[in-house]
Amino acid sequence: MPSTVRAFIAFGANLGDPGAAFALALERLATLPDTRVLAQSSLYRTAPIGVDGQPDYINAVIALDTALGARPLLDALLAIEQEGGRRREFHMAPRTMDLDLLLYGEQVIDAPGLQVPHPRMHLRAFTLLPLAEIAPDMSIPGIGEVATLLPTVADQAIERIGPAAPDTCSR
Ligand code: PH2
Ligand code: MG
Ligand code: MG
Repeated sequence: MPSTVRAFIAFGANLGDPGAAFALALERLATLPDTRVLAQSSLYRTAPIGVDGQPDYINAVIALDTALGARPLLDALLAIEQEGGRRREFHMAPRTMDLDLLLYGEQVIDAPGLQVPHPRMHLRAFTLLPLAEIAPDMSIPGIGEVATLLPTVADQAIERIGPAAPDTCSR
């Protein structure tokens, strides 16, 4: 495999069958060119953040090594969302599958439609907790260590619903 970058993807769904959507996402990520899925977190049930009156979300984080550039990887995520039935009805609409690029190596990218680190990931228990599960030593470039950030989101409702991740990955 050509030289690779470690990327972290956030999975979220609060419509349809989130478990099936997660399985589909994992399968599709694993078959991307020059890409290897390293770890998946447990699934977490989380209260919706930033929107009222929606069903709880199921969230998780997936780690992969990939030779894809950040933009091709993002395009692949959007294509997988489409296959997962994603419709963009309105901003923050409930969704069958949301795949967000959280981290792309240590790179900081601010391009149209493509910002890494994800600009809100450090504010959300639903990204930080699953990320800490599979990569406890992780830092967010320009922000700080995930372990240090966790207490700052301790007030957000999140419940691990399993299964336990089989493995972790450290950089
Ligand atoms: N995603 C959002 C907005 N709010 N809340 C939770 N709990 N989980 C999410 O994945 C989520 C959210 C926009 O993508
Ligand atoms: Mg999102
Ligand atoms: Mg998204």
